Amino acid sequence: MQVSKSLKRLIFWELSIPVALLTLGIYHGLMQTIYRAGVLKQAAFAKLDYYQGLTLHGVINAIVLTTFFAVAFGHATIAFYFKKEPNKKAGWLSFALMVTGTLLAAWAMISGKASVLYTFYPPLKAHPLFYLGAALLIIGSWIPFFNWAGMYIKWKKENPNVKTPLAVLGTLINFIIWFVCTLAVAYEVLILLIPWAAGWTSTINVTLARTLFWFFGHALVYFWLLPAYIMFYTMLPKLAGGKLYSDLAGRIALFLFLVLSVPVGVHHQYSDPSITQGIKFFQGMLTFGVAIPSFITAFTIAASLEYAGRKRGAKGLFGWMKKLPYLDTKNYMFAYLICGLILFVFGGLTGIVNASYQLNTVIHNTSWLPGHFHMTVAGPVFLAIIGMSTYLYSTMSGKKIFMPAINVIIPYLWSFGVLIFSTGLMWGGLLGEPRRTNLGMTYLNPKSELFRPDWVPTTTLALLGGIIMFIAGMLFIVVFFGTMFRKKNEKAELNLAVSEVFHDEARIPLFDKFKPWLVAMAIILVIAYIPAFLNVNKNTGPGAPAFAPDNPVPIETSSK
Ligand code: HAS
Repeated sequence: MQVSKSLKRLIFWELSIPVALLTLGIYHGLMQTIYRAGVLKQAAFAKLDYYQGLTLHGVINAIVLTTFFAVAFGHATIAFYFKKEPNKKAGWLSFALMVTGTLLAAWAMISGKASVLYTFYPPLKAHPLFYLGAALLIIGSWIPFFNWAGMYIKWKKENPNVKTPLAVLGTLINFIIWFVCTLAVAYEVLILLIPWAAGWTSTINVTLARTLFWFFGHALVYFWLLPAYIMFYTMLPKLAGGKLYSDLAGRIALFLFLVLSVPVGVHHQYSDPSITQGIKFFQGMLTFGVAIPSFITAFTIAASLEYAGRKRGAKGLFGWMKKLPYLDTKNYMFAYLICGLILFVFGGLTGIVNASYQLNTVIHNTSWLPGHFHMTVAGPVFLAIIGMSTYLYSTMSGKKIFMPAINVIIPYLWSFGVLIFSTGLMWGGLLGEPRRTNLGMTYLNPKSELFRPDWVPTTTLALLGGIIMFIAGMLFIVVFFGTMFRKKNEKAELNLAVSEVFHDEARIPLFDKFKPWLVAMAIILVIAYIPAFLNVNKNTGPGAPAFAPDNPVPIETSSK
C-alpha cells in the first residue's frame, strides 16, 4: 500500500527518536551490571550517578521507546487494514506533545533532578518538569487513539457483518487499556506529585500514590506486550510459512486482556501493609486469570508453527521445530518474533511465581524481579519493537537492510545475553540479592564488612549477559541507522505480513463488539479497586517528606 509522505515522515520520526535515545538507555543497562558486579565501587561514573543512570535506563527503554513505538505501529496497522490514513494533523499534534514531554523529562533526569526510577513513586521526589513531561507523553499518546476509534466506528457502520481485523482489534484494545490505566497515573501526577514537587504541599500520601501507580503499572506491561501479540497472531504464522491456527482464539485472548489487565495491580503491593489480605487474594486470583490469554497464545501459536513446520516437510512430534526459517535474512522478522516467544516461556513462568503470594514474599524486591521482567519486556516486547522498527523503516522507505546477516543474528545474540543475564539475577535473587542497589559500594566490595562472596558468581553472570546484550543492542542501532543512511533502491510501500487462518470461525458478535467487554471491565475494576482505595484511605499514616534514593534520612533533615 502506498502512503502519503506526511504519514511516512510521522512514522519514521516516531520510530527513530526513541531508537536514538536507546543508545543512552542501553549504555545505562550495561553500567548497571558493571556497578552491581563490583567492577565499579563508586556512586557515580562520568558524572552520572547510579540512580540517575537507572532512571534513564528504565524511563527511556520501558516508557519512551514502548509508547512511541505503540503509536507508530498503531498508525501503520490502522492505515494498512482500513486502507485509509489516520488524520495527520492529529498525528503531528500527538507527536509534538510526546516529544515535548520526553525532552522535559530527559532534561530533569540528565541534570540530576529526577533520580526517581521509572516507577517514580514517592517519597522519592523529582523536579515538577519530570512529572509534567510524563503527563505530556501520555496525553500525546491518547490523541491517535481517539482518531483510530472514530475511524473504526465509521468502518463498522459500513461493514456491520465483517469481522474486525484481528490486528485492528488488538490495537484498539491495547489503547483502551492504556487510556483507562493512565487515568490513574494522571491523577497521581497532577493531583499528588506536581503540587508536592512544586512545594505547594509539604508531604505526600505514599500509599495512595503507589496504589494509583500500580493501577497503571501492571496494565502498562500489557500495553507493552500487545503490539508483540498482534505480530504473533497476524504475522508470525505467515512468516513461518503456515497459517494462524484459530482466529477466534486470538479474539478471546485479546478480550481477556481487556478485562483482566488493569484490576491486578495490587500484586505489586503484596508486602504493602495498608491493603488487606482479602483484596490481595482477589487480585492475586485475577493475576492468574490474566495469564490465561498468554496460555491460549502459547498453544495457538505453537499449533500454527507446527503446521508451518509440517508444511515444510517436518516429521515426528517435534520435527517441526527444526524446519522453521530461523536464519533467513530476507525473513528476519521471524527470527525477532520466535526469539521473543522463547524468552517469554521463561518470563511467563517466573511471572506466575511472582503472582503466588507465598513465593512472592521470597522474591519481592530482590534481583529475581529484574530477572523476570527482562525476559518479558526485554524479551518479546523489545525484540518485536526493534525488529518491526527496522522492518517498517526499510519497507516504507524502500531502502535495503544494512548488514542483513548481522540483522538476523541480533535477536539470537540478544536472547542468549538475556538468558545468561536473567539467570544471574534470578539466582542472586534467591540468595537475597536486592534489586535497585549499587552493590559495588558495599556487598560486592571485598573491603566492605557487608561483602557477600556468594553474590560474586551471580553478579558476574549478570555482567556477562549484560555485555552480550549491550553488543547486540549496539549492533541493532548500527543496522537501523545504517539502513536509514542508505539510498532508496526498492519500491517503498507499507506492507505488513497477513496470516491466513486455518480455522477461520464464523463471526460471533460477542467477539466482535466492545460494549459487553467494556461493561465487564468496569464491573471487575470496581470490585477489585474500590475496596483497595477504601483500605488505603483508612490505613494511611501521616504524609511523608521527600527522600533521595541513596539516603535513608529525609532530604530536608539530612541537608540541615
Ligand atoms: Fe510481570 C513484576 C506477574 C507478565 C513486566 N512484571 C513485573 C515487573 C515488570 C513486569 C516490569 O504477580 C516489575 C515492576 C517493578 O518495577 O516493580 N507478570 C506477572 C504475570 C505475568 C507477567 C503473572 N510482566 C509480564 C509481562 C511483562 C511484565 C508480559 C512485560 C511486558 N510481574 C508479576 C508480578 C510482579 C511482576 C506478581 C510483582 C512482583 C513483586 O513482588 O514486585 C503473566 O502475564 C505471564 C503469563 C505468560 C505466560 C507465558 C506464555 C508463553 C508464551 C510463549 C510460547 C512459545 C512458543 C514458541 C509458542 C503464561 C506465549 C514455541 C516455539 C519453539 C520453537 C520452542
